[in-house]
Amino acid sequence: MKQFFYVTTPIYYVNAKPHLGHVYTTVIADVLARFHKLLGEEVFFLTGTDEHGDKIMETAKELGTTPKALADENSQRFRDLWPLVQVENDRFIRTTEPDHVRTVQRILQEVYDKGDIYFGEYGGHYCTGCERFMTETEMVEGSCPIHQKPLSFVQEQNYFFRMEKYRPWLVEYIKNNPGFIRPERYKNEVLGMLREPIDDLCISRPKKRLSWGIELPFDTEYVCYVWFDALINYLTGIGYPDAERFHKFWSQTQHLVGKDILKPHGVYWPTMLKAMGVEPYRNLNVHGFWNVDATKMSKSLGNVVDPLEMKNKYGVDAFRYFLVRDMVFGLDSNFSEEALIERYNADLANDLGNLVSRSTKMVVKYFDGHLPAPSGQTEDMDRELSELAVKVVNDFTTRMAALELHTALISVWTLISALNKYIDRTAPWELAKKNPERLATVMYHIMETIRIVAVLIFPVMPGASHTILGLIGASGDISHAGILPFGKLSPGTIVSPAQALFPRVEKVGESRESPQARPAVKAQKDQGTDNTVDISDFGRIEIKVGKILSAEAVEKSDKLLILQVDVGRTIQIVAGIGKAYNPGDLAGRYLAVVTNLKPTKLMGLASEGMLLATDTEEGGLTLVGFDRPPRVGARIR
Ligand code: ME8
Repeated sequence: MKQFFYVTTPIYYVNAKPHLGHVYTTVIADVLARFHKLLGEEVFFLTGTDEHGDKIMETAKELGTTPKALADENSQRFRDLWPLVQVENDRFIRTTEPDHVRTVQRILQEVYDKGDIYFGEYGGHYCTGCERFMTETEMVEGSCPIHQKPLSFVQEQNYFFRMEKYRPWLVEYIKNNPGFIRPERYKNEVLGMLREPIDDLCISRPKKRLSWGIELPFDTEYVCYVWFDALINYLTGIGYPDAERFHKFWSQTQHLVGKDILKPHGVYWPTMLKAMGVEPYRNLNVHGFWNVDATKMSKSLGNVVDPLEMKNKYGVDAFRYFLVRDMVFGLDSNFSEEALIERYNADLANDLGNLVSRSTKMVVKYFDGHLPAPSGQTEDMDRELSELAVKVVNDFTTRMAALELHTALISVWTLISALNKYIDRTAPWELAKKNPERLATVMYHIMETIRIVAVLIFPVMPGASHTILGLIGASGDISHAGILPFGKLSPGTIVSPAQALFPRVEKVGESRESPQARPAVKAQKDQGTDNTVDISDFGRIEIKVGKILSAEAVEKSDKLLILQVDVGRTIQIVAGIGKAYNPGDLAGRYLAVVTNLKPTKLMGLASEGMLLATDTEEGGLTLVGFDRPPRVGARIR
């Protein structure tokens, strides 16, 4: 039977541009979406932006703009960011979209008609940062514990949702459904909040104070409170109440949130759903915070980590790997570029990168690039390796499903180190001299284990996964069901030599100029008198059709542009074409790209390919192009 998986991120406020924290949650959602697709499930992945409320209104005022203009600008920033970090969401929702406004108004009217919304007066301490009232017990010396700012006292007539009425039901529900809120510590935190009576939830704002919101269908003097509006996005996103998608996916909802918004998701949302007569979501998955130098990231401290800078410097795969590997889901973690570099060098450059590079080169050297069939000559250590691979596949699967993402990766790395040891112990370079039959078995075991590793890393590092599978001739449809049994690679498959997949990084801020900074055409000038090459030499260079997804200028360089290019997978190219082309004009253009160059770094930025360009009559530069639209990713011969 078909399984369904619906994963959501918080919808982010549009008062500022995206930062590392937003990228973390969204990358985790993407990792889960990819993992469940690998399992063969039908997946729907929703993210978006939260655009109403005091916070947006106030920021717009400070910036001398309108809330709508601010929302348009920042919402677009989030939308543009996701493809750059290989996030493939199915819908990007904005709370200002008409279908969402309709859904919110419909729900408000239903809950009102049912008698669960009433008119009253309330006074309380409001935090604009959290967009909610703080209880006396939550406040710390008159301030919000999260935003550390004094709270303002607000007293006014408003509409209220009878949240307290559903408290006993919610306590029972949480107790009877282990894992409803996970990890455990957050379940306990919510149960703690529910121990005493909770106030009813104030769900309106008078228009005379705040007009930037969705109008209440039963009182045009009021707009809807931003959290009541925002939470409903999870229903709008899949077409509540009538769409088939809603009926397929809702019971399989996995919400991902940071610990800062536990109360709205753990208390407001399930009680709202109960009042609406909709079954609760399946799981609320709560993660901790990335801190910088052990303190909270904040604009005023100037320590906000720019995710694009990290992605540009180290490549999207490595960045995603670090985010998943270096946080225990549920706990806080400390972000530092040094830690990222250390992790990169140890796990990616040394363990994985070297493994793939030395192994593929051996197949090329000893078997002319053709994967050998295992001979009858097997030893215990071959069996041990294949048994470990099977165990790791199972272990990885269980851990991913339980959201133990970092241990899932640790498990894959036990296989990688076991394989590195296997190579050292079997010493193929010695076998090549004396025992070709045994060498065939050993090489087959090595490549087969690499195939399994490459499939397992797909959810976290889709780019590297595709590259490795391509090198070993195993890039058909990848699926979880297709991983095992051990021994799926077909002997005779062509294996290509890998260049360094993850070139070592020396230290923070290091940059190496490389010949690839120059456009290809300049590098090719004057090679000497005899510049003939063998046809097979030419065949080793992989030139493909690429389509530019985005282009940005590199800071402090008038020449370099950083391009994201679709060549069948997304690669990043740093190219010296900034004098000839405006970054704004490049998206959508087709290119000829050399795609199997050793990755390098230019001004500290990872570059994974080289585009082909030539001189113009006027002495400028022009990109090599096509006279009709080519197929993206096609090989140029
Ligand atoms: O709260 N570490 O939006 P928001 C890890 N609009 N994750 C972090 C983080 C950090 N330092 N900082 C932020 C809102 N996040 C509401 C949500 S949902 C119906 C409405 C992530 O822009 C984390 O997921 O303040 C956190 O919960 C979210 O960003 C808050 O985003």
